[in-house]
Amino acid sequence: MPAFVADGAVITENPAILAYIDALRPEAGILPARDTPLIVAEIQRGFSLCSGTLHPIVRGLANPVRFTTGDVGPVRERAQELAAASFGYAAARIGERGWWLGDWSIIDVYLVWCFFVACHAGFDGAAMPALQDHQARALERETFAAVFKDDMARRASMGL
Ligand SMILES: N[C@@H](CCC(=O)N[C@@H](CS)C(=O)NCC(=O)O)C(=O)O
Repeated sequence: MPAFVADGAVITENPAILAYIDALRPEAGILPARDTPLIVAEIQRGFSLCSGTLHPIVRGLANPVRFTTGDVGPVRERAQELAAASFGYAAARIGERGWWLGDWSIIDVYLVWCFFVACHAGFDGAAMPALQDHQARALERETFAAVFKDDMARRASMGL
């Protein structure tokens, strides 16, 4: 999860799905044009942080049973420590740049999602005011707010 069916193929992994959607509809502007080597790296950097680091930490907080056959307490505890370090890293960059790439992009959506679910699973968001502000600014965007509201309703219907 997630998985996206396109052209008869099943695409998994968020960075692959989002890169596919961007290539399909570049005019939507979910990512900027990759016109310098640096922007290519910065996009990949944001995707890797969210997909490879933050998302698994969020799972450790919200669904620790996936990581152990034993007591979930130590998994949650370690996930809290890792969340403090990795969200702290993201918060420092957001504090400097406002959005992950300087301008709004789909990477901000993924980062807000990770932060929101982590906080919902017991991470202390108040310790990261830059990410709280990031989420608040994202919610000022009409399209994002509508999708976020739908996602909240879906999560509630699943008892999450
Ligand atoms: N690196 C993955 C992370 C996705 C992920 O962790 N998804 C969760 C659900 S939100 C999941 O399926 N975890 C596997 C599991 O709990 O068995 C991506 O980019 O798509």
